[in-house]
Amino acid sequence: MNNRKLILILSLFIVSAISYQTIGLTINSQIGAIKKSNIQKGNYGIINDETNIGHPRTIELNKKEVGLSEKIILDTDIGSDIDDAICLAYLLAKPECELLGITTVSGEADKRAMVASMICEAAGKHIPIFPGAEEPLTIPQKQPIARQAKVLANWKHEEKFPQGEAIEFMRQTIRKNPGEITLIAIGPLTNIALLFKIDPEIPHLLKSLVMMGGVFINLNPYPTEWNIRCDPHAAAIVYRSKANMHKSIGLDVTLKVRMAVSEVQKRFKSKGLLPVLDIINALYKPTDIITFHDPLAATTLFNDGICSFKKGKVEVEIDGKHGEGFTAWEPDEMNGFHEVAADVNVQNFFTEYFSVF
Ligand SMILES: [Ca+2]
Repeated sequence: MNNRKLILILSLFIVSAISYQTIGLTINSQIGAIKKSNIQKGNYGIINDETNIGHPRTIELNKKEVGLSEKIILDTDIGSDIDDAICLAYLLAKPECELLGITTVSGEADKRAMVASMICEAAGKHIPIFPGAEEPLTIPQKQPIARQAKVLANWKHEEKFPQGEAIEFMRQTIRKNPGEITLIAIGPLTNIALLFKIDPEIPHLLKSLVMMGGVFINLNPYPTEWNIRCDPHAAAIVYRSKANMHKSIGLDVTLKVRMAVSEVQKRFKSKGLLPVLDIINALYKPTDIITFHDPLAATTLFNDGICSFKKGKVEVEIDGKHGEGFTAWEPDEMNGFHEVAADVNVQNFFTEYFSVF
């Protein structure tokens, strides 16, 4: 090979190498541009790359990362025990809670709606409120009176509510947001049972059903619980419906989150808690103890460090063999479709509760 041929071959090699590198740089910069545009436009998670644009899983991951809000409907017997009001004040103050509506259940459902309205007004929020079923499905009423209505005159609240629309409000809201709504049920289950019977697809259109009710693992000292006893037939319907992600926070766990009224009086200073404190001052003695049953159920939705859960199957006995409203629990970690709270970290609960005020 003479020198001229050698120079020609070397020249061709150098030109090819430069071209290849240029093309490579172009491809890399295009991929970079795609990645950058995904982050700017879609913002569908840190794991952006050109293979998963708009994939539902990516969107779901992003929701968890940035802590987007939970769409919630609250069904409550607010007006009897104080824990419903304590729970509602927490949900109204929790930034990640998008409270779409409140339905009331049990006797004097309208007065219960007014009590709920009073708490919403104090929190500066306008939430649709619907009085629901006043009577249990078949048994006589156990809580006919909304005793907390005693303080209504002290506080601004709505007095007129849509009548007979509670079930339809829940039904339409859940249908408009399939797979997105969490129903928090903290009273007797009459409204929820009616909803599930009127539209049997609803249990499967929920994101989850979280309820305070039942006794599951430790039957001492109370083998049954008030919400189930107030309407055991409704509870039986709800547990048989196999709702998506059905979690129960039972009395055997909620009994552990207690605070003396004297301590509550010191700690309920936030504006959103003042009407709740007014109810407590009107109806409780400083030496009484308040159990935070309902707020415990609500906080588990936003903080995984509060309750541990076990999977299994719950069946509500309606023949009263083991006591009226007995919730028979059978553990089944593999195939169970009900989750029940097994224990609670009390400190974590109170830290979460007071963190929003
Ligand atoms: Ca309640």
